[in-house]
Order: sequence, then C-alpha cells, then structure tokens
Amino acid sequence: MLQGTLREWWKERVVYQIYPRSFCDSNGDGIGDIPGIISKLDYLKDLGIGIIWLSPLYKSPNDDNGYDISDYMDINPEFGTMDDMKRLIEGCKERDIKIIMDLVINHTSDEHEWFKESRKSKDNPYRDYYIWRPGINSGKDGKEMPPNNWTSFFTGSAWQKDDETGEYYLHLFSKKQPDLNYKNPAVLAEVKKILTFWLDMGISGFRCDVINVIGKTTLQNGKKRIALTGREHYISQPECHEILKKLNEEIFSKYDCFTVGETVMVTPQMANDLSAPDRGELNMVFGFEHMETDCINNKWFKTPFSSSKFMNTLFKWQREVMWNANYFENHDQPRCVSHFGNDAEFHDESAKMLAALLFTLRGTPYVFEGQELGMTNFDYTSMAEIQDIESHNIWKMAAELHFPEKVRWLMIQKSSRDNARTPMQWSAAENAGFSTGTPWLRANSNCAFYNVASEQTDSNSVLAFYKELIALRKEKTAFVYGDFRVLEKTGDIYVLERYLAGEKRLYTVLNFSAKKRVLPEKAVLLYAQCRMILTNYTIRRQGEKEMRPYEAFILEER
Ligand code: ISL
Ligand code: CA
Repeated sequence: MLQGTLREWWKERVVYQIYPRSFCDSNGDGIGDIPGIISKLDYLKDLGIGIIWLSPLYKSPNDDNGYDISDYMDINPEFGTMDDMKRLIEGCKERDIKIIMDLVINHTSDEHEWFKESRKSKDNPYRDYYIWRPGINSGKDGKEMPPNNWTSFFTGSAWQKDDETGEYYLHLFSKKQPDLNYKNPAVLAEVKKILTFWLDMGISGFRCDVINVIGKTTLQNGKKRIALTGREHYISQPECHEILKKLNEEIFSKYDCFTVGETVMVTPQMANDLSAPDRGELNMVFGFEHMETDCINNKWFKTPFSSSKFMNTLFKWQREVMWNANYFENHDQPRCVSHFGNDAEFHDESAKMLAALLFTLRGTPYVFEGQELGMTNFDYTSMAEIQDIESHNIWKMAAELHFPEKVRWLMIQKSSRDNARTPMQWSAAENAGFSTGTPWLRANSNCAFYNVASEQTDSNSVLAFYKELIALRKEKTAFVYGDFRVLEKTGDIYVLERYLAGEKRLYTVLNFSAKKRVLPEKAVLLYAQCRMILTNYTIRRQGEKEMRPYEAFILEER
C-alpha cells in the first residue's frame, strides 16, 4: 500500500514553526522565551495548528542562535527553565497540540563538555567523538595546510586548527560547531539517550537538522566548487541511512512520534530513500529545490523569479515524492511574500495566493511564525543591524572578492536569514508588541499594518485567510489524502486538483503573477459547475474570463 493511503496524525495536522528568540518575550530582556510561547498557546490553538516545531531551546553559547548546542538535556537560561519547558508541554497537551523539537546532531557547540574534553589530548576518551586530523605539509613552501580542501556552509575552510594538540577538527558549519564522528559508536549511544530523554518527557518527534550530512564516507579532497567543496563525500551517504535505520528501529518506532529531516541538496529520489515507509528511516524531509529555482549555484546569486520554474519544481516533488514536507519559508529563508510574491503592490493578494497553494499541495504543511500575517523581509539599511553569522561571513567574503558595497548589500537584503528572524508582529505597539525591552533584532516598521491584533479583527486579513485554509484542510479529507493533479498550466495560470475516491473533488485556480491574465476555458467551466469555497478577491462574476493579479480561488464539486 502506498504511504499516502495510510492515515497518520502527522499527515492531518498543520505544523507551526516557532523560532523562540523572536516569538514572544515575557520578561523584557529583548529575547523571546518559553513563558512567552506559553502565553500565546491560545492564539495558536485558535489559528488551528496541530503541531509546534520548536527551533533549539537547549543550552547554547549562541554562535549560531542555538544551533550550536552545549547541553542537549538542559534549557538555555535565556529561554527559561526545565520547569517552564514542562509547563509548555502540559499547556500544549491541554490544547491537543503536539510538539516536535529541533535535533541538531551533526555537530555540537565547541563549548559542549564532550568537545572540551576532546580537544585536551589525543588520547582523551572523548577524542573520537569528533573528527580530528593532522595538517598536511604541501611541500612547496613547507606551509601547513588543512587535512583536505572542504569548505564550510558558512564559507572558508571546514577545518580549524586547535592549539592544544596541533591538530585540525572538522566543522561543516561555524568553527564553533565541530562535527560529531558517527564512526564512533559511543556518539550514537549518546544521541539515543538524548532522544529518549525528550520523548519520555512528552515530545512527539523531531525536526532533524542537516541530517543527511552526518555520515562522512571518506575525508578525501572534494571536487573544487564555488560552494561546498567536499559535498560528494557526505551528502546522503550509506552511513547516514544506517544511522537513521538504527535510530528508527531502536527509538522512534517505540513511540507515537514522527520525524522530518532537514536534508540539504537532495533530489526527489534521495528524499524517498530517506523517507519512504519501507525504508524505516524518517517520515518526511524538507527539500530545497523549490526554494532555489531563482538561484545560480547558491542563494547569494539570484536570477529573476519565474513562476513556472518554481511550480514545475513543486510539481516534480508532488509527482515523485511519497509524502512531502511543504514549506515556503523558515528561519533560514526570506519571507515568502517577499521572495515569491509581491510585497510592494499586491501584498495581501500574493500572500494569500501562496497560502492557497501551500495548503493545496499534497503533504504536511509547515507555517513559519509570522507567515500567517504576511510578514515581509526586514527593512534594515545597513550591516550594523544584521546579527546572523552567515550574513556576516558572506559580507566579508564578498568584500574580499571586491564586490561593490551596493551589490553586497543587495545580496544580504535578498538572502539574509535575518529576514525571517525579526520579531513576531503581535501589535502596532513599539517593538511590534514582542518585547517591552530592546529586541535582540529590530522589529520591522511595517508592524504598523501587519500584526496579530489588527488582523484578528479584519475578516479580510492574511491571518483570517490562513485560519480558513487550516480549517478547510481539517474538514476536507481530499486535501490531506487526495491525489494531486495539475489540470492546466498556461503562462502564470494554474489549475490544480485534489481527488479522493468518495469525496468531492477540489480545485485550486491561481494567477501566479502581478498582471491580469485570461482564465483558461477549463477553469471557466469548472467555475460554472462548482461551488466557490475560498477566494482572495471578494467578487467574481459567473462567466468572467479575467484573473486579477495573484488571484486565487478554491472550488468544490457540487
Ligand atoms: O541557511 C542556509 C542557506 O542560507 C543553509 O545552508 C543552512 O545552513 C542549512 O540549511 C542548514 O541549516 C540548519 O543547520 C544550520 C543552522 O545554522 C540552520 O539554522 C539550520 O536550519 C547549522 O546547524
Ligand atoms: Ca525574555
């Protein structure tokens, strides 16, 4: 039987991602925290979501905002205490909301006890928890080189020399994020303890950070590339599959939980290999292909956005991947209304059109905090306002390559991860109602229009539209389990169908452009035969042949 026909709670619920630092600050220190999240549980319940994904809350020196963990079984004091965490789990239980935690096990912080021990001496029992190698003497001028030519996700060599022992350790991310060594069975044993600890506390699963890079097959030099030299030695390698199989068999399968992998540079085939039910590994994965259809090589180099490239990529994943994790933004990506829509002229229309598309796709939908308000990219004017380590590294690298400052700033504006990390816009008050103190990252001044308080009282708001879509997905089984078909794609107009035997057919009609377009004959006919159940424009006359900018409507068979 296909996985799609198996009913699972994690297919039926909508996931809401919380980036704790930016969500709600309860004590005025400018940093979002767990009591803040607790105070907004009723808001989330009312929105209709069924699962919360918490970006890391663990103890961390915050070199990469919590993705550098120094203790997996403790809470970062900035966010609260373990008791707060227990109250959060309780509060969610009362509201029938499940929680998944971020699991960052490719690397730890260099301030984790294991690494502190590891770096002390070559015969320390923790030495092999990480990947250490001596440098190489190139022979020419006798200058010592790192063990291989791999580069890090955050630019520069993926190796850092450590004075204590004179050897280098591998870090695919920042130098404060040393990679764990999965060839050492003790590491996996530690990971199992961590998983059990949280599952026993009442967590319902994990979002597994860069999980398809944990197994490094060899440490040979990689083929030279503009970005990520070395990747062929660690992307979705056999060792990664072995580890996931073990974790699934020994831990995940013993609990009523689910896992979503964040998997970089995966093809649909690799996605199935990691998540098809008969593989016994993960339940679904986040691909990146649709997010990067407007990129050359990597996200810092953009080409103009084309709806057909974007949609064809989504359609390919719909066709080929058994169960998708559908998302248009997260804490690493620009805001979708700014990225794929038009936040200047057709803000609400395009934000709603994207939402209609997201909820029509087959798979589990993920909403990132603020997406439901139509939050946009930041309105900063210089690097002085940027916090993200990745942006600062890119800025430096582009300067070394003599990119003019204007070009560099444009790159940052379009692609910086801080676009998604500005404070959640609760109200038009100072700091968007996020904090009574000074927020760690400045709130967008458009919080004057896009915020929870005002959108809650406006039945035409982006927020109201998300609520309707979430409710609709609960009501119409075809939106969850139905087959997905593309009935029409002409120019920027798309007609999509969801069909489940015994249920009424559902159609989504979209104009993915800022221009008026002609409605194809097929859609005119469908319109006459069906009942309109949701639209982002108020009036539409029978027989009307025009689609307005970013118009989207959902039809149901009568
Ligand atoms: O954000 C990216 C592109 O700008 C990705 O390359 C990103 O670094 C990659 O998807 C991995 O992301 C995850 O792991 C990182 C962390 O910084 C990200 O926030 C996290 O989502 C390292 O733990
Ligand atoms: Ca706080």
